[in-house]
Amino acid sequence: MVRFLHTADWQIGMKLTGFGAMGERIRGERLSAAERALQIAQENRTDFILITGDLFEDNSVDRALIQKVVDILKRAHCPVFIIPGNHDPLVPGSVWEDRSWQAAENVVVFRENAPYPLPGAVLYPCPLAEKQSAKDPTAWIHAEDEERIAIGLAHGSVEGAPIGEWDHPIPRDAAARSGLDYLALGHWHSFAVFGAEGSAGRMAYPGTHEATSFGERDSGNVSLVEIDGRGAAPSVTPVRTGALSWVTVDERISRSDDLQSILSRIREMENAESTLLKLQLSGFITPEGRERLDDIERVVASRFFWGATDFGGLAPAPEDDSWIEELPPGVLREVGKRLRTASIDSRVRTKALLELYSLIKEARA
Ligand SMILES: [Mn+2]
Repeated sequence: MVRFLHTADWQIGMKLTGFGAMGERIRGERLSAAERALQIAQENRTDFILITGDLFEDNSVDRALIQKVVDILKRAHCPVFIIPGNHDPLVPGSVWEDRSWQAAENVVVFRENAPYPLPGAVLYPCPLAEKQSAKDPTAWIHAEDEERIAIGLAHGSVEGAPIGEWDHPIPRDAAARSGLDYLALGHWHSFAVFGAEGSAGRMAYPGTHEATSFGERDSGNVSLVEIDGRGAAPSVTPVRTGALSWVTVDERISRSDDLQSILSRIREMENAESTLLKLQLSGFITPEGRERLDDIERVVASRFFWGATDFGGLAPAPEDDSWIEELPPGVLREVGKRLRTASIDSRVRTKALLELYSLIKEARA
């Protein structure tokens, strides 16, 4: 029996432009999640840890960051096996040439396609040496006649998986075809298990250990894997390591009650202090709704780890622009009327009308 922790895509050093000062905190969370991963391995007394690619965002990350990662991995209670991925491939000057690795005696960075025997198991590592390739990185593996548990390590896109960065293709039956009990994958940021039709799931992505963007499903985990013996179906269990949640709320407004319910929803959302919230609203809004928008804006800005609103898709409710008629006769009412009928981009018109409305409100206050 072997029990190990499988993780990938730590993307240490990722840029996170657009998050301002929060970028540094988000980067820091990736290191904290790495420490939690090692703690989970220790609590579960794993035999080893597999890191299947993209440990680093790229080969030009700050050298001090490499040292930090080495320091974390050095503290693991067991051996750590790493393959370079497409973000950190084995090229001259790569992160893997840094001297700090020499001090990590429990860490093995694979540099070639060659079986690596362990007590009770054999690893088949597929390190990447280029950013992009149309070749299947697992094609060299022939473990059909192996008597010990056979485990592959590869980084690439499983055929049919909805991965944005499509390269290093891996057939859906790669594990079964090459005689592997388990093929530990990296590249996709969501947890997923694949199997050849009608057989056990022998290929899996653990997903990134800490979410990297909005729209990722099931990220923020590591996988605990147990294999009883050669040929046995692996048991793959995701364990939470991520601290941050990336949440998108995308709602269409049709009644003024809708804004109130969104306001209540974001006021009551759990774990706001560790949530990055992107709130997008579209539909129609009445002038009174504008005040609700201000309330929503305030809650998003104050309650959440990070928050952004996009109200660009809101248009004034066509049935209610009575406020324009109530403006004092003269330039303001004229501007309101002209905006209402102007043949300009509807988003620009909405924004201008709402601005006009709040200017008047402000002046009256
Ligand atoms: Mn990748």
